[in-house]
Amino acid sequence: MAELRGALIGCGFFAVNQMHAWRDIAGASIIAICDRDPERLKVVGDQFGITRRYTDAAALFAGESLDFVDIATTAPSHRPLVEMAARHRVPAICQKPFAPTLADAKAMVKACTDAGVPLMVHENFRWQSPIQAVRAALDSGEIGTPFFGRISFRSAYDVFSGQPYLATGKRFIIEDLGIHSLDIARFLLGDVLTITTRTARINPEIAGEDVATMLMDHKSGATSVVDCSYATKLVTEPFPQTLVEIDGSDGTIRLEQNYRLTVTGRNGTVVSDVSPPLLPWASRPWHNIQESVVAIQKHWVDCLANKTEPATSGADNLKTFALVEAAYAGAASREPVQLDALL
Ligand code: NAD
Ligand code: 89V
Repeated sequence: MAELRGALIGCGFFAVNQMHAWRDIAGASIIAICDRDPERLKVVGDQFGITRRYTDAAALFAGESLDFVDIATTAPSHRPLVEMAARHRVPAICQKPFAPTLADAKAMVKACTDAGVPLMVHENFRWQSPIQAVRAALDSGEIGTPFFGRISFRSAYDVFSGQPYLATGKRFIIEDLGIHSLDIARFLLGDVLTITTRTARINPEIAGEDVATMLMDHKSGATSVVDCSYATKLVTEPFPQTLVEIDGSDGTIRLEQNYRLTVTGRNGTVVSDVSPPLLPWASRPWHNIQESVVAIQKHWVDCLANKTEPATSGADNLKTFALVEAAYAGAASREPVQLDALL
């Protein structure tokens, strides 16, 4: 198959990882880039040797023949850009959070479905190799049927220096980080019936909540706790590791700090190191996330080649995004929220 011709829209903080990953992936390359900020366009264009540069997405779509577009802007621009891609019949990857509201996200899925173009949300945390190792342990049957899970992300890492917008929004940790943890909970334990949420803001210098604790009933009958915090000072800073506990009818899985995976099950206990590889362009502690960017982008290329639906398609991600909306609604009302009513 001929190499897929892609364009990147949004050349900011995180897009650099996506550009590195595209260079590592056979079968696709980025032939044009777009950012409304000429400085970012120059930085990324020069770094990756891309000469076809646009400050306006409409001009990009008009000027290029594209097999896909990779949208790495922040959420307010996601809906217009995805709808523009749909109008041009160009398959689209859209960064998380999918959209500012669930109504926008649903409209984006509809626009792409109506146009017959694939849409994937760049929900990469489930593609981290330690999380994939947990999924493989579950699939092995070693711990039997899961009845409890805890997906935990607790840190005091300064995310605001790299992503200053995170300090200014009324919504913070659930929308930006919890969204990944909620998606991991769905990936490991399945879809959700109800969610109960408590939030707090510990850091007085930011506008949104930096602590969230969520209790979920899964359709499978399992219960999970998803907890995240950027106000947790620990002796060893774990950023950006997600820790996982799963209890099953025949055993347990524990993914602990430093990527230590312990599976206790039908055949005894196996402890393994599931550290992600440090890719040549990656840097600690981000290498875990950076590796997952390669994995999800490879998956996209495979899906386009095989005409299969991405694991985190727009339609799938509505169920993760609905959990975000439900968490905020439940934090405000202090009542459990039913998911089916939102979808
Ligand atoms: P950023 O502000 O550094 O970069 C966004 C870029 O998009 C900016 O350069 C801006 O000029 C450009 N832009 C915005 N609207 C545009 C438009 N309409 N047309 C062209 N360019 C436009 O933001 P960031 O930190 O790189 O985050 C981008 C997205 O990536 C966010 O949605 C964020 O949540 C997400 N993100 C994901 C991960 C992950 O692991 N999946 C990690 C960090 C950030
Ligand atoms: O993954 C993310 O979306 C990032 C970070 C890990 C810093 O929260 O915004």
